[in-house]
Amino acid sequence: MTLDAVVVGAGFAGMYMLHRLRGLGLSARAYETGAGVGGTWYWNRYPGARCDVESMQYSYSFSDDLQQEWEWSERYASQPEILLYAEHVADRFDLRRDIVFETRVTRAAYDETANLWRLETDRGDRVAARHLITAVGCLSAARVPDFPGAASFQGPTHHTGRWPHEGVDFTGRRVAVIGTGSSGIQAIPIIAGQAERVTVFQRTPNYSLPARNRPLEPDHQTWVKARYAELRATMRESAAGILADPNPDSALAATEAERARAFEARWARGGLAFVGTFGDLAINPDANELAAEFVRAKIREIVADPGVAELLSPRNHPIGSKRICLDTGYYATYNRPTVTLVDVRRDPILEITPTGVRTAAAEHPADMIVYATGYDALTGPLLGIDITGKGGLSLRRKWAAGPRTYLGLMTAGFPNLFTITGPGSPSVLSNMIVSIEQHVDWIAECLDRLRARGVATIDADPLAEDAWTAHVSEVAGHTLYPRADSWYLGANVPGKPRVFMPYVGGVGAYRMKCDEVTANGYEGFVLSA
Ligand code: NA7
Repeated sequence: MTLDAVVVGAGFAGMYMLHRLRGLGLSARAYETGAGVGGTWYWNRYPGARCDVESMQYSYSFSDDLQQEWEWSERYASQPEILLYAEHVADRFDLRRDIVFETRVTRAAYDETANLWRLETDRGDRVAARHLITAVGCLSAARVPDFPGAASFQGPTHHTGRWPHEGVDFTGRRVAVIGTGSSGIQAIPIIAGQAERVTVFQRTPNYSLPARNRPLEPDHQTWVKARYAELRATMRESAAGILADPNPDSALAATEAERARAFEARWARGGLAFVGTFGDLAINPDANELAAEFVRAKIREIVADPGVAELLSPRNHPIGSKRICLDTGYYATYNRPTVTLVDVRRDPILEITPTGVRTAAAEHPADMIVYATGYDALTGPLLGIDITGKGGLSLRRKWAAGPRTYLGLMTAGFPNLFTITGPGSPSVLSNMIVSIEQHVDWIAECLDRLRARGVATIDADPLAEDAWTAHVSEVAGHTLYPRADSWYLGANVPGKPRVFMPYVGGVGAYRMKCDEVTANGYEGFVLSA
């Protein structure tokens, strides 16, 4: 069977792509590893999982009926509510009939003679498609570090991104939590509220801002819905795809009192708007340090034990250079007598034993281990599929020194393969749904136009790809991002090439660039009949 397009993944990207492909009258099918839709929100069922973009902004804009009828209950939606929304979208647009669940695409090979992608799945399906569109997510390849003795542990172990559907009861348990990124920071306060003891193993302290989550006021919801068109347009043209009300002024130009007032106001407001307090926080180390120190002072205020407060205070990376976290009661959790923080930089994990975690200084008994240890970000999910392009070129080989793409949309030598929110696009530095919709719309328009022009194949021009890849890295170099060992750079995965993967130029500027490419007849792409 030959389809016009196969979509890999049925999260927010895959679902919308499928919807648009159908709208173009193309035959399409999506393959999804999970048993249901939702992607990230299908897998991340850990306690406290919640989006860090406000619910009324972290939602589709493509259907006004959808955005008018759906009611969010909280300022920041919880994982169960986002999953319900994803399921509602799947039903409303009747998407499931073209999604094959519990099936992973394992191989995709480009057949040059037939100009087709030939796919294989872990269930033995074989299918051919003219276009292959990956919607595999950026943070979907969960990673458990290779600790010696891990397999010997007698109790249950759970990665936050592969959480059991039936939930986990922590009552009376001694729980070891490894990792203090967003997932750990959201889960730890809830686990600590139930468990007998919690030992947190921290490698790098993170900057976390109060979410100040609350029920969504009906008036606010009505206000937003009445202005959705205008607000969505502002989001699309913004830097991060959110309504953050950024202040362009320099932190260094303000007086100490003005700065304190500005930081306090945004801290009190809660959420990611804090990073927009001043215009130079992401680029000027001195300005950044002022914001960083403000957060450290807050940590000292909240955490009773000064030694623990110091351990929780990030010192070695600028604020915002690793993904900023939003929390509800994270720092205060360390005031509980049942919660212990272990600094694994000073006291490294040597091994997992049958009954706990052994560091250089002590044995920490545990009945359960929670791995909040993150992902092989951006490239991991793509390279998890054995993809070969023209001349049998393997994507793993092509990207051995880091991903190379044109606009994060295509990679040269892999014709008719589109990567939604691929490396080289704003993706994880933005509201993912804004970036997803932009890519899906761009791809849909591209397929439609090429069909009308009788173009059978589109591929990235290697020169355009070289220039874009260099540009992505150059723009990142003007910011403080590369100063942290983050997953943006692949630094969390041993052996992964250190390359800054997402595009920091902002979703507004990036969208303009993509639209310009379209207007100029797909400049930088090679088209053939
Ligand atoms: P993150 O942000 O990658 O966090 C993973 C955490 O696990 C982080 O604190 C890591 O420390 C820690 N980690 C990873 N490997 C180890 C080892 N070997 N030893 C000790 N600690 C380790 O993933 P999350 O799931 O929290 O968040 C992912 C994104 O999802 C988030 O940014 C939001 O966008 C939503 P490190 O900082 O690498 O020193």
